[in-house]
Amino acid sequence: MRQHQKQYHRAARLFGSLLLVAAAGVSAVGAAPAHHGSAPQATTPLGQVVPAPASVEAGGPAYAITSNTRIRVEDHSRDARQVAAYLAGVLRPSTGYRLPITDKHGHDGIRLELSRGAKDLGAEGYRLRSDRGSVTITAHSPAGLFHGVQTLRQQLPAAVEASSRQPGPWLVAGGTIEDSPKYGYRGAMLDVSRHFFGVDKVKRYIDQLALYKINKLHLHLSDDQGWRIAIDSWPRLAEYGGSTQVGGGQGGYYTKAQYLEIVQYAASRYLEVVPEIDMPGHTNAALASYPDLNCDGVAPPLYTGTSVGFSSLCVGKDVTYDFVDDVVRELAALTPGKYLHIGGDEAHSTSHEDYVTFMDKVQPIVAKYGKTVIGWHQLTGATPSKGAIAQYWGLDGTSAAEKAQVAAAAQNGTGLVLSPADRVYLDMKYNKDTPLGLAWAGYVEVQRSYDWNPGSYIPGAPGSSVQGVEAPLWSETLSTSSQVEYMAFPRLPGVAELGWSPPATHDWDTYKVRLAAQGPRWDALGVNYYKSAQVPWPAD
Ligand code: TNX
Repeated sequence: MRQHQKQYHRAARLFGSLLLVAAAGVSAVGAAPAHHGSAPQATTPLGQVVPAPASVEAGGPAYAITSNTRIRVEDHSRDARQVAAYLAGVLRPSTGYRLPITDKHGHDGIRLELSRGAKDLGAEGYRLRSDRGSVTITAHSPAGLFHGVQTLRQQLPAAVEASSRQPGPWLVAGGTIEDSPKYGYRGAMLDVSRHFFGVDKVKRYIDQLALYKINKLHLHLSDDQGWRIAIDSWPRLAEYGGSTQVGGGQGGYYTKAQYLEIVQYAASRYLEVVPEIDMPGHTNAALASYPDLNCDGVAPPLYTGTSVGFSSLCVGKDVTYDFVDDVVRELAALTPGKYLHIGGDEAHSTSHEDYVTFMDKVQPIVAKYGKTVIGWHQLTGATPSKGAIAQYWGLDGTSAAEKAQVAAAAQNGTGLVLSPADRVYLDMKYNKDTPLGLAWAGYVEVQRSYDWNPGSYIPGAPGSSVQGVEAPLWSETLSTSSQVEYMAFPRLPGVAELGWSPPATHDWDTYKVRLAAQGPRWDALGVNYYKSAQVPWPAD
């Protein structure tokens, strides 16, 4: 907060001196010149975006996107051109402008600049400079350009998100933002097992995640109620194990081609897919598909309820590890990302000894196929392999002993991704009247999901062990995009901000104002959301 205020003060001083040399048409920060005879419109003050940028120097004239604006990509990077095409795709329907993409050099327009020299911006950072003549987004990597484009979107009026032509004007406040993330892991999880979500619904969610600079999409691909990814060497997993879901609906699964389509779409939005096969518990769908996987050789029926903790792979059978090897091999081959999540939560039907044995055998299989293990934090009760990551999903009230076990693993080099259930489980109800979701971790209002510090959340865990945050969305009660959105928004952007923004910017009172400004964007995008009374939404 303090650092941020300083920046705004600096900006205010800078602006003061600019006023002295103000030429006609120079607009105040937060106010734009009258345009085409319309009433003066407020520009979004520079940096009033979610997640909060690391540094903002507001001041100087605004940039106006007009029918003459070009998008310039001045090198021949295919990736940069794709980001330009994405930006044009966002801007064209609402502005109605052509916005041609060109590789011709020029000082005007929207300029996307990949710069080898801009190492200081890191793997995902960007600089956005806006003045009367141009908006220039500079980055060291295409991911940084993409994140800069998300910031640019939010600097424009909410109507820019509409799918039909809107009046404008399309002004970007003047000044400079320099921005890079606090954490490299900023995730969201979608449970496609309890209810199946087809490719289009997943793409829709990916687009929403990208708005907030989320860079990991964790797909919970298997559970008691459904197996959702085709595995050639064990075809009944998907064909039979994927044939139903909670409540007994028809379920579904991704063919390999469909999974790849999701992976590629995510990559085009700079998200990495983290696939999860939950083991040794949460495996009824697999156990139902293959009798051999059961210790007694008898397949249980498919399951469409919502209990947890009743299923386990047979730890003592060799075939179990043939199965794991085949599944991990095929899934790893489809997954360009670094991680493979092996679950490991709520293995209540597996003895502790068996659990440790199982994890000792399975983690090397993941390594053999070139992936880094992620597991739910119960993995710290076994022996996490070198480089593994534990995903913490406890509560504020989780026992000190359980937190200490996680902290000890972190001291020994296990990385942490934080998903405390009573903070960032997006399936928790907001309050007693929320029609969807669960409440086992309590009610989670918007402020509660934002007001905590990932860096110091687990006592005794070194700050450097924290790789980031993730917002899981379990789908026992959710089956449509509209329901997913109602639970994710407006909490998800807060988790994104915890993952991206420097802790010095953390402040609920200023955050809730930035968050409120997202409401009209969601309206324009057709994104459903919960109109929490904690957030000062603009009047309709
Ligand atoms: C706990 S979180 C689970 C899931 C449920 C979720 C519901 C975790 C690792 N396990 O199996 O879907 O609660 O909120």
